Amino acid sequence: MIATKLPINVICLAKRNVFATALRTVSTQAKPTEIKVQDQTFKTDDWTNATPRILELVGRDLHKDPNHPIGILRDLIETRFQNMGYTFYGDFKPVVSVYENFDVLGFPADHPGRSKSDTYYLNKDTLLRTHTSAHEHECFVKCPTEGYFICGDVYRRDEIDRTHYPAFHQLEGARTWSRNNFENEEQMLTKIQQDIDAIPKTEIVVSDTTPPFDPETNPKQSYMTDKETALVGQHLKRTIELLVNEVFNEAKKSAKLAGSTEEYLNEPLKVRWVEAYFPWTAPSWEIEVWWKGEWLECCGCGVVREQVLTNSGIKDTIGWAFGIGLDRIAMLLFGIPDIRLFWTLDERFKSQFKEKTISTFKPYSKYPGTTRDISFWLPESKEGFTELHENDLMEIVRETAGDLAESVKLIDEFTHPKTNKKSQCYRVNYQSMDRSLTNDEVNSLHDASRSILAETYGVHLR
Ligand code: FA5
Ligand code: MG
Repeated sequence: MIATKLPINVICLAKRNVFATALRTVSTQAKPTEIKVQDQTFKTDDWTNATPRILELVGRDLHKDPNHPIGILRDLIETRFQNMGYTFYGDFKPVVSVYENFDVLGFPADHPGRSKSDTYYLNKDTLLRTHTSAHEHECFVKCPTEGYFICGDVYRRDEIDRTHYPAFHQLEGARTWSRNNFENEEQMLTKIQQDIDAIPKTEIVVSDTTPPFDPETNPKQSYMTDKETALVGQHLKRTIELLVNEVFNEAKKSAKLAGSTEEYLNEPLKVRWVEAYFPWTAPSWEIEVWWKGEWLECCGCGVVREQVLTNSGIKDTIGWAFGIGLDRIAMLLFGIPDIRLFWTLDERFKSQFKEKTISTFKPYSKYPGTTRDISFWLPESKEGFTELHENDLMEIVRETAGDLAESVKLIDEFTHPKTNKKSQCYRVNYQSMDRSLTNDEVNSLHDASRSILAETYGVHLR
């Protein structure tokens, strides 16, 4: 029932017609005892929160479609890194274990990423990967080359707007050097320096005030020397700069071809490094790209922690890893205004893109949006109800309205000074990318979301 093969828009239509049934399915109907994803069956339990609509996206494999913007971007990056010692993986299934996604990477037990409000669980042991780092362990075990790339779809319960979607794509990279291949440290350091020198130079303007490591804010690991840490960090940063340079120069070329004469197109690309934290890397950074007047976060990275490598049976080895988000970059590269478009089945979208070609998206239609508010008092006593998290509300709207929900925003929140009761108001913008919506249709979707919210979370609608 849940792992149906119907395209998303067919399900939306079906839902609209059997509105009452849909309402029950989403909210109060007993959970099925098992769910099927990509021919695998999983027993459900208290942790199960992956919804039918999310499971519909699993297996679309946009990163494997050579004529889809996500696949074109992946190919652009992988082509740049051919013959540089990397193995390319793109077939790992998105259903992974809690061990692979969190435990093996050293996520603490109370890390917010593990919570049901952030992550889609099939059951307490199994989830939809939240990042491609879930496959680092397996790749460190089996990869025949010193480096690898992994591309895949990842899933996060998140807000709804033009740049956030519950499914997006990441490209992971990693590279190691084994101490066993060298007679002494000096020889190894010389080799890493040669590998750094061999990375093609870019014209990027890099601002980097982050030191190779900082005992206070970005410590190194004790199993690595200062020099090892510094050189591995340099190799990592130069590699990511090469990647970013390739992608954004292509973006500029395509913008010029499309007739843009904006000034930034003639300026060299500016990036900056900032310190970051990831449980399985130390030190860690993020790179941000200056794009149309804003710093855009696009990639997290760091020097891999020893425990991840030893967990994979690799000893006496040092290395780095990074994970870059593809969707927001593809939006810039192809001029795509809304992240939902990547998932549309409309031929007017898909037919615009061709293998190995960066082109600028031509909007085929603009249908007006229409907003509806949901205002309510939160229950005074939480007894019998689950506490409402912002992402839960997003999920209810997503499950009833699907991709017709363009954005959901908390627009007002206050606590009554006398009764201490808390009120919230969310605004939903309903907008189809493919057709006009009728008032009746929007009202019935909106009423469905309101009812589910009241039934499930005990809020008092206003
Ligand atoms: C990670 O996911 C780490 N796995 C990256 C990493 C890999 C660090 C290896 C160290 C070593 P983060 O959650 O910051 O990190 O996500 C990485 C990138 O994914 C972000 O920079 C951003 O470009 C993209 N991203 C994150 N959330 C979303 C979202 N909701 N929609 C679209 N892109 C997103
Ligand atoms: Mg980040």
